[in-house]
Amino acid sequence: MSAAPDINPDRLHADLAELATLSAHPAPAVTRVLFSKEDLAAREWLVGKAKAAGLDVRHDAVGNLFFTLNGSDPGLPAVATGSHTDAIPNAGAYDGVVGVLGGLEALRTLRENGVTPRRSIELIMFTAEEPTRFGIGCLGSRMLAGTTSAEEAASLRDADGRSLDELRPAAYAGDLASVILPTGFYQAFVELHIEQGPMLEKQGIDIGIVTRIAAPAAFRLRFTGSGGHAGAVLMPDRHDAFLAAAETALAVERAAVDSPSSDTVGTTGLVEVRPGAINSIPCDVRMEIDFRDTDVDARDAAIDQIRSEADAACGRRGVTLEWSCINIDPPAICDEALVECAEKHAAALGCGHTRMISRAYHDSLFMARICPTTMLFIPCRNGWSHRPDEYASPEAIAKGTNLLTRMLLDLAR
Ligand code: HGY
Ligand code: MN
Ligand code: MN
Repeated sequence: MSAAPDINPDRLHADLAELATLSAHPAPAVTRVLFSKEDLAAREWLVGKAKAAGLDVRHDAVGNLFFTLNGSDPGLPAVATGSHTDAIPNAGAYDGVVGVLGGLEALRTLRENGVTPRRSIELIMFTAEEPTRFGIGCLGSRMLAGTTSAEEAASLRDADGRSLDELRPAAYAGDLASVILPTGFYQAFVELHIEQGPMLEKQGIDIGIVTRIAAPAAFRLRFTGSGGHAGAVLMPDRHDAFLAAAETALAVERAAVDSPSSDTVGTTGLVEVRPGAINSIPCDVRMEIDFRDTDVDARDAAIDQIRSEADAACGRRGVTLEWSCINIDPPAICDEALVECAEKHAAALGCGHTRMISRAYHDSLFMARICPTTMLFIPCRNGWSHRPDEYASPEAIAKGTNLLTRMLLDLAR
């Protein structure tokens, strides 16, 4: 089997640097929220790059973008790769982007070297991997997998009450029910991504091959108290919504720390306190909880614990609680044959590699529901991610992209 040609690391590095400038916040931060002007500029930039590389370009009604290197037998299910270019506020330049631009560089390299695979190879840029706009992550891949229906997607609203239909560009107009992919549409899916954890760098390993993706869950809570004047209402007479929320946030931490599973993580990342005045007792507090584990039973037992502690805190304080589930997903098990394929090519490239789990979720979590899937992780500095100093070296990115290129070509034979 002839090896795939090596990618052009300088060109890839230049693309990463260029895309990082399309941000709502100044460098080194990257902020690119779904359908913001920065996100639309990034989409346009990417389509231009893909067209210049001679790839076919299409999109679906939720804004997933597809870039295709046509195979000699286009009737066969294609092999796919991809990730996301949206970024939460004040994030970094590598989360998701390494997988999209690495995939672009892989297809561009194959095409300019005259390599025509038997199966087509598709690069997917998934819409809204981050939950920032609509509160739910992986909206584009959820819809491709049929996990989120067209009706559920149409009912989503952002913080300003705007719907998907109001926000998506006119060019994406179309029936959201057309997004779901038929079974067997793809032969395999491989996602290149930074680890977003410290293990690979600490152990000096080039490549992590993902065997399992942790099961994410997210909840929206609303605490309602009676509010009142900060000076006039004595302590025994208060029903302070923020303190009930604060006890619940501590219960989230306690449930994760006390869990029998070391992979249980819980985060209260969003709290809005109303009326938000120094001399007014909080009467309306909205909070969002992110809770994950590779062990679903441990996760769900911990969530039950949090719920009962939140109810108890509200009972003690005379505060009411509205608890709604944003998402609660099973973990993804990656495909053993794909994992072995990655190990084979990593070894052939002389890359140190190890099997590992992903604690972050990714579009692969949902692609694994519709085709054999695995992920390739590369080290990132100190494991930092979702922060402006997120960083992966050009050497690490090149190794991951060369491995991806070889895997895709092998799978597309
Ligand atoms: O939150 C996550 O795991 C992903 O980075 N959106
Ligand atoms: Mn992310
Ligand atoms: Mn990501």
